[in-house]
Amino acid sequence: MSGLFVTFEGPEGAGKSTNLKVFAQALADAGCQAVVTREPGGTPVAERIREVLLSHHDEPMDADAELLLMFAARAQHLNTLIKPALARGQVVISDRFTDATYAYQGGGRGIDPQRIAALEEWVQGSVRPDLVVMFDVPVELGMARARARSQLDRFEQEQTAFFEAVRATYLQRAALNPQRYRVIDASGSLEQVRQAMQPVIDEVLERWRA
Ligand code: T5A
Repeated sequence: MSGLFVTFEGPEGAGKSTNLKVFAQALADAGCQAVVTREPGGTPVAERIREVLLSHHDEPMDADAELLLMFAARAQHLNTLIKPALARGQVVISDRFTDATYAYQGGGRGIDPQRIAALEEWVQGSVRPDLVVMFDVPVELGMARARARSQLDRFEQEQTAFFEAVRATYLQRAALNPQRYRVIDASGSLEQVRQAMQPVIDEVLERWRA
């Protein structure tokens, strides 16, 4: 695959979606038209699975069912949209990918990471993000932003301990693999975060041109 696969990750309300627009626009201004997508979702079928995952239900969703639905959506997204775009040599930026599964289903729900790794291997084969941009924010600040923005979805209604585990898992993964992860402090103003993203924007452009 000749393209570049970049993912945006972080706990709730870290500002991924907001900053992704700025990031993609900066790439476009430099002549690099990235494919911007998200998980769960990104294609019509995967977006239907997203609706099931994010909405509230009368019965609690089983943790294994949740995990498998994440990977069902991912299989559709990867094979229909991400791989073809990478094969065309494009930069693909996904708002969340498998790191979110390790953080939410692994850290948050307590599923054994080896089971997640087995699904990762099955669904993705050798495909992994080239670069993971992690927006880090204290849980309370992120949740305050999410609450101020809109009604809370099924995940956003979890308790603080769940989100602390999500954040800790992200930070552990980033610390274990510093070549692949770029951690951005997302607790400041949008302008401060914009400035912190600039070296990553430069890096993506450099790697895309190489
Ligand atoms: N999930 C996903 C799993 O459990 N497993 C998986 O494998 C995957 C792929 C997706 C949910 O699915 C879960 C994780 C999620 O809970 P989603 O709606 O896509 O649902 O949720 P998020 O990805 O968390 O999106 P959010 O919109 O909640 O968070 P963002 O994108 O980080 O935040 P954003 O940009 O929308 O910003 C939130 C608000 O804060 C403001 C923004 O203007 C906005 O109002 N804001 C700031 N305000 C001040 N200063 C800043 N620096 C700000 N940055 C943002």
